[in-house]
Amino acid sequence: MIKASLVIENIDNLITLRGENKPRCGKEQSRIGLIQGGLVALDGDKILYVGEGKLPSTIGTGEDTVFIDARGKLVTPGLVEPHTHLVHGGSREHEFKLKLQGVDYLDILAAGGGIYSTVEATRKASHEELYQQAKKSLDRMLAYGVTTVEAKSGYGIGDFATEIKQMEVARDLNESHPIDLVSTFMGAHAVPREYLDRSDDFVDIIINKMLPLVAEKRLAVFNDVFCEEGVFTIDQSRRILQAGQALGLRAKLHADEIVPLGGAELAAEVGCISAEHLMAISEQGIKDLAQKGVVAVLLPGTSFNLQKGRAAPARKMIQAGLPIALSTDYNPGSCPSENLQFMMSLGSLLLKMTPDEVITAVTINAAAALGLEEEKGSLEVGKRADIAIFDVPNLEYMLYHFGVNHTDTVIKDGKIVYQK
Ligand code: IZC
Ligand code: ZN
Repeated sequence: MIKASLVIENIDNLITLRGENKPRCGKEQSRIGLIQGGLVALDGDKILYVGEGKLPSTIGTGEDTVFIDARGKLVTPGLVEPHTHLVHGGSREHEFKLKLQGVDYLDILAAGGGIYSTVEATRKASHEELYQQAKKSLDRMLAYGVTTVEAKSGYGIGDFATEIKQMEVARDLNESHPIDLVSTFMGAHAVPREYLDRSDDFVDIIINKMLPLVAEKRLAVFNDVFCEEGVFTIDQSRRILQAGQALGLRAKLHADEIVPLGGAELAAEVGCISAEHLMAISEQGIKDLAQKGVVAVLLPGTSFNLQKGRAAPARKMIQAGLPIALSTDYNPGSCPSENLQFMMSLGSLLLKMTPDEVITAVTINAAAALGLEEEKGSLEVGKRADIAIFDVPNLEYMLYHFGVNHTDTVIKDGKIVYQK
């Protein structure tokens, strides 16, 4: 008889997301596999049993089995964050006043602030300083129920040593912190100011010098570009993404965030795993992404914080059959918040997604945006024992009671790593 290492029992609402290990779209995005009166048993770092009522007779317990009583609670897969700029130096509260006066995010960037200001702070910071600052954020994310986080570089831009420093910090945190980190190279986050009138030369440097080294040192699994007016064009983005793909780096794209350039169409054309932001996506872009099965990673905290009264057309996307994931976009400029639970509320309040669609968006679909849907994002036998327990009577309550942390317990790889 197999002995369970940990048992969560008497679960009022157990959201399993059971089903196929692939991104859920259309009506499937609402199929959350709810079990009322559920139980989950673990065997070390893997899920051993998920079901109703009591343990089946084939599974035993012993003196060292840990029991968690989840009466009155909600249990979900550990939440997944597929889009963050986690590792960076400094902060940008000095730009808050400008924003309140209505100064545009892209105008602050064009004037040499914004991303450029964080580039300066990140260049100056030591590995240890960046590590400690990012660790503080990761601790917060874990407390919100997050067990997997994607982290982008992109604050070195012309300075490759800083890009490497960011990715090495992410690598070290992946080893030391309970959260799993997935690294994305984003050398194309802004054009260095000295290259502003010859940005193609900088694109050549990324393609010929940076990408080969990132691939050789295995510092990242994804390659991302900020395709935006005044940043990188469609043609430049295409060249950078395809050069990464040729080296084995899967493509992601910051697409149609502020100005509709056709980023979604490009993401579909090159076969990106995900297209992100999409506040200004076109009808054609929605069709193209749906046809190619690209995951749309929406970032409602950024829409909220940019204060433009606009958000991604999530309902249209779901109707068109696009799988939607949600994330914080945690970064010091457009979304300085690690609170994924708040983003989930915004998913409903701003993007008009149902709570069922939202929980799918931060679990199996978010895992799929990172290519991890086979091992994470749902609670099924054999998958990783990454689990969040929330002190709420049901999912609707969690999104409705917004802005606070509802986490009770977080389990990562079968171990309790956070308790309220
Ligand atoms: O630091 O402003 N949008 N990149 C693209 C960001 C936001 C991060 C930042
Ligand atoms: Zn971003």
